[in-house]
Amino acid sequence: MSDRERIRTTCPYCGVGCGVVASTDGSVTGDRDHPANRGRLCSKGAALGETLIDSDRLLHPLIGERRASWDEALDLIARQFGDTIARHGPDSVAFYVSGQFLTEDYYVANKLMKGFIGSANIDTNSRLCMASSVAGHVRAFGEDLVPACYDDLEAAELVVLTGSNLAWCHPVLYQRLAAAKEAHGTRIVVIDPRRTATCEIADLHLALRPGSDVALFGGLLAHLDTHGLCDRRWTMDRTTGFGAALDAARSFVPSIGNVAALTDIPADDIARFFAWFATTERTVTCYSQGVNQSTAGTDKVNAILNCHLATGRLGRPGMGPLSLTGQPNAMGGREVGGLANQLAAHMGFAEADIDRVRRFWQAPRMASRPGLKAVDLFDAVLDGQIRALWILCTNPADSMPRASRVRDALRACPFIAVSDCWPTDTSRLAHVVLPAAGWGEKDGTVTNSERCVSRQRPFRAAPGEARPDWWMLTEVARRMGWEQAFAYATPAEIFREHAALSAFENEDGHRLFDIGALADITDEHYERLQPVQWPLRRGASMAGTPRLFGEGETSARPLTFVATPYRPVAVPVSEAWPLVLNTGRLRDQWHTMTRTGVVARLMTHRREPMLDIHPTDAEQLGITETGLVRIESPHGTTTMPVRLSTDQRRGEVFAPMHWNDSHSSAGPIDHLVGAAVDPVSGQPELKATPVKVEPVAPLWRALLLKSDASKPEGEVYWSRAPVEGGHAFDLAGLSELPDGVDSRAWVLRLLGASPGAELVVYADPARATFRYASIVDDRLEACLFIAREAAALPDRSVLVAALGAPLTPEARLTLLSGCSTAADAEDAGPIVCACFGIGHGTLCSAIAAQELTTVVDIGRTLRAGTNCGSCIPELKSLLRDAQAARPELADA
Ligand SMILES: Nc1nc2c(c(=O)[nH]1)N[C@H]1C(S)=C(S)[C@@H](COP(=O)(O)OP(=O)(O)OC[C@H]3O[C@@H](n4cnc5c(=O)[nH]c(N)nc54)[C@H](O)[C@@H]3O)O[C@H]1N2
Ligand SMILES: Nc1nc2c(c(=O)[nH]1)N[C@H]1C(S)=C(S)[C@@H](COP(=O)(O)OP(=O)(O)OC[C@H]3O[C@@H](n4cnc5c(=O)[nH]c(N)nc54)[C@H](O)[C@@H]3O)O[C@H]1N2
Ligand code: SF4
Ligand SMILES: [Mo]
Repeated sequence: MSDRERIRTTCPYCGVGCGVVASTDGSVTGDRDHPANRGRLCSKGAALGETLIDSDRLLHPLIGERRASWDEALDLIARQFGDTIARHGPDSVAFYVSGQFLTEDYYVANKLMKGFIGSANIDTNSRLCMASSVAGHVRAFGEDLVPACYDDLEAAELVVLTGSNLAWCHPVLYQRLAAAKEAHGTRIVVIDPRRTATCEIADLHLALRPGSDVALFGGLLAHLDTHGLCDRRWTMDRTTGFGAALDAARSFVPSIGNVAALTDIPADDIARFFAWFATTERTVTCYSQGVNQSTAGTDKVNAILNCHLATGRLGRPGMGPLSLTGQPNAMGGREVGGLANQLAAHMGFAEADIDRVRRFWQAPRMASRPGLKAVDLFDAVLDGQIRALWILCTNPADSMPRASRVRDALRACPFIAVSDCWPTDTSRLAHVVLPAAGWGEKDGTVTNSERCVSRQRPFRAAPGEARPDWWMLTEVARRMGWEQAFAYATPAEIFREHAALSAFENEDGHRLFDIGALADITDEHYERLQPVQWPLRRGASMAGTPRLFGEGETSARPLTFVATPYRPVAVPVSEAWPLVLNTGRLRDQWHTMTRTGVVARLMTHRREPMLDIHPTDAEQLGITETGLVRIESPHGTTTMPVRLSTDQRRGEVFAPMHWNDSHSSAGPIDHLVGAAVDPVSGQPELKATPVKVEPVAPLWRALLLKSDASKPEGEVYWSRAPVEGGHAFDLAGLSELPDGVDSRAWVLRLLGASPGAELVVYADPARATFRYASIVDDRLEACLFIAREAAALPDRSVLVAALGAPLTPEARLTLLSGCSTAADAEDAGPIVCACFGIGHGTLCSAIAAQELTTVVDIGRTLRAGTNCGSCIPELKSLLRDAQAARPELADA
């Protein structure tokens, strides 16, 4: 394939920011030259080609249900925003945007709201994601700075992962770390209430009480001082506030015993962690949502930073704090100032900053104070203060806490515009929907967790009339009267302005975010821009800066310790709400499933939402794995399947954040999640909502296969996963099956049978087994298998293979009457290796039968784990379980 057909771009998922080489035919490979991944990709990255499906895309603007022209839709948005501002002032409108924006999209959205509309009511899903890290960095470093880089993970001797499930959420960094451990024995400590896949490479797992990280790191600070291990000279030279931070830590965690009481971690394990940290100079601490999504999130970040400041461990190879960003451009959004409490280019709302940005933008109406943060913003929509809202590149009807309230706000708002690539639970509530160009179609830059700016380049035409977000934003700005300020014709023009603002009146370098060297970049250079880390000041070489606060750094700003008194989670459990609901991510799904939920292969690892609960808690509540559970919080209720798991602590349950209304009747778990926020960052506590859980015994189970995705109605639990040629639904009956005539109508409706389809029925009422197939032109159009127990349902792979295929009359009957059940078949179970479709059952049998003892053995025998490597932590866990069952294998 020629180079013209192979385009270098960046993965649109997590903040690792892997380089991808995409071909015009849609195939993707890892970019060997990209510094983040050097050719690696995880399961989601490797399946990117399969997400490039045009069929379900939004293809043209909609006003209500009606197809509209771009002009009509853009005019309407400009008029609605203009009229609302004229009548109610600039703070009566808002934008809610996304860390999946490109920097250029983000820059124009921020400029329009803060410099021209004159309000700072632009907030982003980064409020749910990075806000506590941003606030913690600003408090400690005076600016939102991430000092370390990925190479430090490899050079470290100790890596502490707190509130991070690296194996599933930043898989390529996990692979880099696992390889470093293999090469030179890096010690790894995982701090997480759950035993996650990441724990497979941990030397120590601290299963702390949710929310108690401040006690752990406060205790560490006190311990370091007591044992004379703080770098007093360095702290005297470079920092302020050490005494107050130490006093605060001493006041609540003077000893390991106190830490143990607050964190619920065995004292010996705490002592081991403290000793390792104390004696290992090359230590990197990584943190993610277990830290950020907390009402003590900002304090958690500063408690961690305090320990690195006290030991002078930053700015040198192999050490430093490393906040892991979630989305591909969470960092770029922070650079442009996309949060409501930032202004632009790492400037805030100080008079001098406002004035500087005003002059740079030649802005007619600058925002003079911070705007509303996400939770407050949607509350202001509900109570009528905000009357026009434009949501771009995010799906808050599913991803915001108290999602039902957010949906009420969207329904109540006089005007909602949504830009997305697909219809979503949010777009369904909008007055105007704009079709956005997506990954592979859009053009611009993103910045990853280590401050590395990379290009996303287009390699396919956007379908229908889809257009990039920056274009829609500038078109609305022009229609509102600001033609000159938004006259951009290309993303490169926007990027140059963004780079110039970062360097504007920054000759003394008081803002470390400075990419002035790129302010005059030519179109051609922008086109072939190589990944580069900032700071990148004017006159600097294009080599970038791997780590901040290093030797010889000119800006000797003082670094600040912050006193972080311990406080527990906002809402404690009670008799009425006795369990803590934790939420987070699965390996193969991305957020609200608009992209990964359409790829059959990515739905095989977990095809349904499930609540994880400790077996002892389950037993006490009468919950069994064959049943369902009803979960209730003060904010909402849902019903889903359950998984018993000793990886959970007692008293705590875990649900994935991914499912939405079109993938399951369970809907988004955020209907239940509370919205208590961190007082500094405004980030909600998404990982600790008190709930109650009860067993639900379904009256029947069913498997429905059909070509379309329409939802089943009635009193059923359902969950949908795309399969080759259609969709598979798991159903569970919450009421009795309809009888007689009703049942036929019900079956036909469920099957979505075409008019004239032949309905073949096989019923064995004595065994409560009912099987139906709808046949059109001798092909299986849809089928429904009903049984009392899930184990009595058919082996789904046989049916999936039959969907749409020609069927002789005999074959129909065999299919219905003789189809082997899931229990009879060699149970492949849930798929572990998504690349080669290798199931749990197959792996367990092969490990036992062939006495496999290593991941390499498994790869040689079954190929599992030999492509993207995302399943390797789970393969290791299966090997460990097999060895525990047969200790003689371990000695072999
Ligand atoms: N597969 C996949 N990868 C992703 C994403 C995705 O949707 N899917 N999304 C991306 C995005 S935007 C983000 S923000 C990142 C998130 O990446 P992570 O933060 O790694 O992911 P989460 O699963 O949200 O949460 C991490 C862990 O925090 C733990 N935790 C809960 N409470 C506490 C606590 O009080 N203290 C500590 N120490 N830990 C706690 C949870 O048990 C969970 O295992 O992932 C990115 N990568
Ligand atoms: N309970 C709970 N809730 C959570 C979390 C949690 O851990 N627990 N995590 C939080 C975190 S960290 C995050 S980051 C959020 C994520 O929450 P969301 O941002 O709501 O999740 P996504 O599904 O990624 O939504 C992105 C939307 O943008 C669309 N899209 C993709 N590309 C483009 C584009 O180029 N242009 C436009 N206009 N649209 C595009 C997608 O189709 C999708 O609908 O969820 C938060 N919510
Ligand atoms: S680790 Fe996976 S999801 Fe994250 S950027 Fe790399 S390929 Fe994409
Ligand atoms: Mo995130």
